[in-house]
Amino acid sequence: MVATVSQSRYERPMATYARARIETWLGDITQLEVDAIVNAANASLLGGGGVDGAIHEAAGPGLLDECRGLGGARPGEAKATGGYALPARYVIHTVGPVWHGGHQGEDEVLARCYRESLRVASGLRLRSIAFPAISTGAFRFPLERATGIALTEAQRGLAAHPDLQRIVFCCFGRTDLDVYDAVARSLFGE
Ligand code: AR6
Repeated sequence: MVATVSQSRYERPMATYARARIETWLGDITQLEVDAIVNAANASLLGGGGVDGAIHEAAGPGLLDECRGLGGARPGEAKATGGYALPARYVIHTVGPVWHGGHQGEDEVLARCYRESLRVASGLRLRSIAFPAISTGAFRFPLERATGIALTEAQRGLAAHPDLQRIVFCCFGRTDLDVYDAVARSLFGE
């Protein structure tokens, strides 16, 4: 179902799937009013470029201070911090796989990023969470393949964690949004 929905002060095109519990969204994840946003971090959990840089910049220095105490993370792990100056109450930091051609377990590590992030969110009793397209930027994971993994894990996560009401996929460009919507239509038949 495609609709234009007003949320916070922004009006953005979006689509919903899985009885409106999965949404695609176009824009900057740091603006989203959800319980948690997910950060596509690196193993240090101490900031970087891309969405990681944008989240740290928008959250302010308190986020980096808290991250220093996390001791980093391995690919596929997820760890939560506060959201500081972000509209989101929490940031869940996960480390995606670097793409090496697809024969080094990249699919499974990426799936684990989504699964672990949803498990951490559920453990905090959160109801809404927004993901960027983990690993598809600097880490070069092919977008369409990553999208299939993201949406499949979202569907499984909703079944496994009934408290979760809303999973948002925040696309940073129209091309990414079109891929998410095409893959979602084929997976969910909507
Ligand atoms: N809101 C939503 N999505 C965004 C934003 C934003 N503000 N900014 C970028 N994206 P990337 P990775 C999209 O490279 O591939 C960092 O340096 C972007 O267009 O941020 O997992 C970390 O520290 C792309 O679709 O993350 C790691 O070293 C997606 O976010 C490394 O990059 C992911 O791109 C992680 O690489």
